[in-house]
Amino acid sequence: MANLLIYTFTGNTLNPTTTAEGLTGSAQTDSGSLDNFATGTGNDWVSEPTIQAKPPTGVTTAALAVTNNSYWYFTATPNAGKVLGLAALNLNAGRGGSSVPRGLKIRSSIDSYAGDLYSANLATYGPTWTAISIDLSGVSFQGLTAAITFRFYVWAPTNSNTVDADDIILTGAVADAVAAVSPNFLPFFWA
Ligand SMILES: [Ca+2]
Repeated sequence: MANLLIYTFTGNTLNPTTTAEGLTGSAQTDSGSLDNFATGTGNDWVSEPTIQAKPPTGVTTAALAVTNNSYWYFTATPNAGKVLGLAALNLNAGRGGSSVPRGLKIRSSIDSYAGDLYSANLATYGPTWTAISIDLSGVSFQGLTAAITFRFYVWAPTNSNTVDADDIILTGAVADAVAAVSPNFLPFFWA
């Protein structure tokens, strides 16, 4: 498997650090509802800068994060004539400080953001990351010829608390799409 997209936030950019041939990756992007969303330093992570995401006021649980659109997202889009098969989504996540609970829930556009790929209160804060690896080898993540989006929902006790993330890596493979043969052509073969 190859690294399709890597985000390390080096230089404080939210754009991909590395993008494989055959696809494009969006920036890590605020839903528009977060209280603040930016790269930052000062939370004791060795790999700073990292993402620092602040949920809106009152978003203190996973359920409230969903109903209040408290998330950031990124999109992977295969180029024309290409097909994506995904393998995994890996990242480091943690609380920006000691206060709890702060959590992260990850969903995808494959099921219209209905099911959790990951959901937990984060047990660690700087400098100790929680390593997350999501298996995307299932059939619903193969043969993608259209964009797929991943959402990262966050919650925290107050909107001065951040949920931090770094080294977001999407792995898989890019192949050439094979043109489908229409059944209408079969009579020519058999004529
Ligand atoms: Ca980093």
